[in-house]
Amino acid sequence: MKFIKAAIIATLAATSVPAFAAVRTVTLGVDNMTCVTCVPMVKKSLSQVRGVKRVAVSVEAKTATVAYDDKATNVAELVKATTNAGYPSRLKSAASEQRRPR
Ligand SMILES: [Cu+2]
Repeated sequence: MKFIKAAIIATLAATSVPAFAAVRTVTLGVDNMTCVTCVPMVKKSLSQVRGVKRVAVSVEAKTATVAYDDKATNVAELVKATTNAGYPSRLKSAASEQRRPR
């Protein structure tokens, strides 16, 4: 019985998600940003995505840098959010990854 118990615990440990979330920072290339009033529009669309922590938008670089919890959302969702707001985007670079201490 001891062996079976150990096997169950091992299975649970292997299938459960990690006890910490990773915050990822990505830069999206954003289309259709032509003036400064586009910035809050893009920023708002990204901020409304669940799990998004920070958004920085540059109209000059035509980019949006987004920090998000990778357990709550993903790049596809971010791209969808700006695209739905009228600003199609794509992943430009994945800058860094930070893990919160347990
Ligand atoms: Cu504009």
